[in-house]
Amino acid sequence: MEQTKKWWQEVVIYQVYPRSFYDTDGDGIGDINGITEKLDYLKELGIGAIWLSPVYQSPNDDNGYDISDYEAIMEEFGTMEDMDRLIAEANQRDIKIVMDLVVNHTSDEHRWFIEAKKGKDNPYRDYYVWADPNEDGSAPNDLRSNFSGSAWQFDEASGQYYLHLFSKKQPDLNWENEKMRQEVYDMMNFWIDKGIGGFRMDVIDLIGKLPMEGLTVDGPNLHPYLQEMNQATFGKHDLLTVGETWSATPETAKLYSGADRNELSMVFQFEHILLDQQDGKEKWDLAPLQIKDLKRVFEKWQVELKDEGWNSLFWENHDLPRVISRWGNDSEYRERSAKLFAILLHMLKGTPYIYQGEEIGMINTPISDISEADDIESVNLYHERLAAGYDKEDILTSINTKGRDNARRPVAWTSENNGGFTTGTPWLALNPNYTEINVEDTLKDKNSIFYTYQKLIKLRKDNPIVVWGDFELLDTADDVFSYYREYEGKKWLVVANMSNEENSFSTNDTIKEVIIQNMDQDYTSLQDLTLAPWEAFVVEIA
Ligand code: TEU
Repeated sequence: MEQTKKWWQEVVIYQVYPRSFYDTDGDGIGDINGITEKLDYLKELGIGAIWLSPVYQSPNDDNGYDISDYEAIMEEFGTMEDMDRLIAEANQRDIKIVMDLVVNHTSDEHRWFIEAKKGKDNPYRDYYVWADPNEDGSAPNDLRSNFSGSAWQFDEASGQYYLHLFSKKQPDLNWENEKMRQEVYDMMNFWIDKGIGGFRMDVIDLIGKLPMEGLTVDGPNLHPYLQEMNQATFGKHDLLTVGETWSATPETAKLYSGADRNELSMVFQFEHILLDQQDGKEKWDLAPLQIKDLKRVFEKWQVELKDEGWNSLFWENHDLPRVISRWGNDSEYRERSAKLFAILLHMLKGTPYIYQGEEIGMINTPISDISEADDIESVNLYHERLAAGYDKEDILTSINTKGRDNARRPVAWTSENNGGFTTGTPWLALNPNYTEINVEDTLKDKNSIFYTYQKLIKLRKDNPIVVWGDFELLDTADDVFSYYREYEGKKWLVVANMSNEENSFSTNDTIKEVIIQNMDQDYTSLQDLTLAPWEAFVVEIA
């Protein structure tokens, strides 16, 4: 079935984590005016939309993912006027603003929760999930918070527990409450009326939860709620909606994003992201990535969502480490491996997302003591594992490898003090390598990672094969990731050697034209090639 073409299928999206993007008022915290100021830079990159991590009023227990007022702007970030101006200035440049929608939970400082805590008969009580203790006073069940410890917090005043699947300052909303749902839809319409381009929906696979049954993801009412939301809000508009769904499988992705389902445009699925952890354990329990697993996962998603549903494509976001530190080589082959990851992802079918700083090859920032960490997830994990008897150095290794602060270090714009991010003291220190890895220097070098991204975005705009072509994986050496795209008689071949070692590659295809490459090589034949470490290229086949 050929879907009707949508704008969000043909663009590349850029994620801004506002706290760390660009500070214009010297308080050490990025702000909305900082984003507006950098719109021309993003235009030069070529992106069609910005996914904006939360800018709403928040006590920042989880850096803005704990919202105390959905219709007000966080003071450190600016004002509603600044926000209106950002939307207008972006729209003028054909860049849409996609808002982060965090409605699995609110902040405990949200007006609704303050009311709810007043007592069992408060009209807002049922906006949240409450349960009585067990006879011995213990929590209703053993559900765990994603940020360590029990997911239940005892409320002295009422003698009940409330649910928080994240921090205890992030009480879960009760989606079974129809009035609450209607208030959320009204709030979404408030933002839609401002001319935004859509929503990225935080942990949306949790909203149908049945906590008393221990069920969190994929509850029975999840899809009915999304259909209801679609109808009440964005369904009447041409907006992009992308759900964050750690639990998604190709089967459920089709439920979310099938053209006739009236739910979402697409979901973020995390199957590839879960490949470098030990089976059945947590993300902190590290295991090396096997490239053959990565190939299998991408092939599965490309094939399964070929005609139904739509893929989103990403390596990084504000919760994940930098990809070249994680799976590439962030020292000897930093630039080459960064370009490889760019080429590999942007030649796939789906909507690609770039996380701020990825386009200049920013890398992880290791810490040597937990006092250097900001993120609540890492800090809680550290204390929990220390108490459980884990070795301190091992915990730090996990945090340095997977911790969320890695991606949250401020963007380096220049080689000057604090990377030109702020004139004040940055809320989180920059990676000290800003003297070498920064936007200004990257823009000056015509061979830089930035221009690979820029070219990939342009290739997508100019060549329907990139957007619509069929995908076929080649059978190659384990560490070589190679695939064809094919569309209306055209055929492209993508080859990427994901290794610090040379690898051989060979096909009988004839090269018609070189499309893009990450090394200065002459490609004339595809027979018996020896690929250099992290070499990647795309050619059109005759
Ligand atoms: O993330 C969902 C989530 O489950 C994360 O905690 C993620 O699992 C973790 O970082 C990786 O193990 C979303 C947001 O993207 C994240 O920033 C928020 O902290 C979280 O929801 C709560 O709103």
